[in-house]
Amino acid sequence: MTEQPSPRSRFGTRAVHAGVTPEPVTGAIMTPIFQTSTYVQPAVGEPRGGTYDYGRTANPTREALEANIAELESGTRAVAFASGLAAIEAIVKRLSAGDHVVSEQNTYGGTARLFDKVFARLGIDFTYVDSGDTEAVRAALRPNTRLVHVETPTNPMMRICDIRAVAAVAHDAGALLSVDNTFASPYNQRPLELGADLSVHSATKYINGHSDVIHGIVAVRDEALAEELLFLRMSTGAVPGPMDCWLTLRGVKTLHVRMRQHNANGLAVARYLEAHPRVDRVYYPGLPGHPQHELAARQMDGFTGMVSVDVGTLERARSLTEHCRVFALAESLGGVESLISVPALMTHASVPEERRAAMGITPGLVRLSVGIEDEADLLEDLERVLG
Ligand code: P1T
Repeated sequence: MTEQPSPRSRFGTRAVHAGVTPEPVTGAIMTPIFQTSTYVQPAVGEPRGGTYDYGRTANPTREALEANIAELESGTRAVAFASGLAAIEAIVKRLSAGDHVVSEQNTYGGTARLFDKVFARLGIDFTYVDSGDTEAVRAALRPNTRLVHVETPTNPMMRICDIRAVAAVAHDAGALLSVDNTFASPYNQRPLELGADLSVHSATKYINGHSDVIHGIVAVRDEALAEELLFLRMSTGAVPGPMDCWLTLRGVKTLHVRMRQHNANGLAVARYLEAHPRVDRVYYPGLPGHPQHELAARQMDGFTGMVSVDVGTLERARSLTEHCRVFALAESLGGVESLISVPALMTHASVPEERRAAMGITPGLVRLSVGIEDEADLLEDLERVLG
């Protein structure tokens, strides 16, 4: 029998192999979908493996996915949830009434809605800042601040937070730092390596990469934090199904290959749009003109396929998004197919108008999730509509 090599040091090899071992009965190379709600126990209160008593608590397909993502994020553990929002919810549910959170102002609209409309009602206070300004984060901290939550790049303005600096500021105040790493993906950015305590994903996006599941995951280094998240998931019930875990595990095996193409196409589209006279502004951290380009280049290995542009008016935004043929008009991002959307009317419609305006989410802002199609087809699609 040949020894299995364990070449786990490089990202692509880890994406393919981490967490995955041949199934012991047949040697099936693919992790089975353990589509079961419960497990037969050999004796009362003695579940197999010490943990396999019930599907909400333990599932081997889910565990394989979690082990994979933990390695890709340079963590020790990862905990999967039924959606990205369920993952963020669990992070905030560690807190109690009277606690305070400093949050990036330009998060996904659903994250802001969760904080303002659900957690604020339960007695948790939020202060919103531009976390690209480390001093603004420091100034917002209070003695009862227990969490700093940032998104980088932000959705949809592509602002960058200095993870290392903000982690130090949060830790000085006794707070943890969670980073929503959805837009970057672990291929491009690993917040735990930069000092963050939690790296959270809407795995619905780049990690799964095929627009066929709703899924969330949190990676951590600290065992006690992982146990807390597992406890919260078990107690509150936001578990992903085994089939969804299997689809995400299948998707993540090509993360490195997909991200190279997303990064290349994203840059090509950003450059094309930057030079176009009908486009007022381009927001893409890979362009030297992005105000935080140097910071992005320092903490990211690539700049993703997410590009936002301001075309001036809602009318022009509608015309662009409704007439593309390769880019599909839809919410979400990070799948192999290109999508295009108008955040003010779609993903960020639940954010109050003044707050949207303050962040630059104008009615003329268009967000592109550049897929992995051929670059020439993507540019031709935009050229045909923009003229
Ligand atoms: O949709 P869900 O898996 O629950 O993830 C929520 C979420 C969390 N964090 C970020 C940065 C996100 O972008 C999202 C979801 N975003 C979209 C659906 C969107 O089109 O922006």
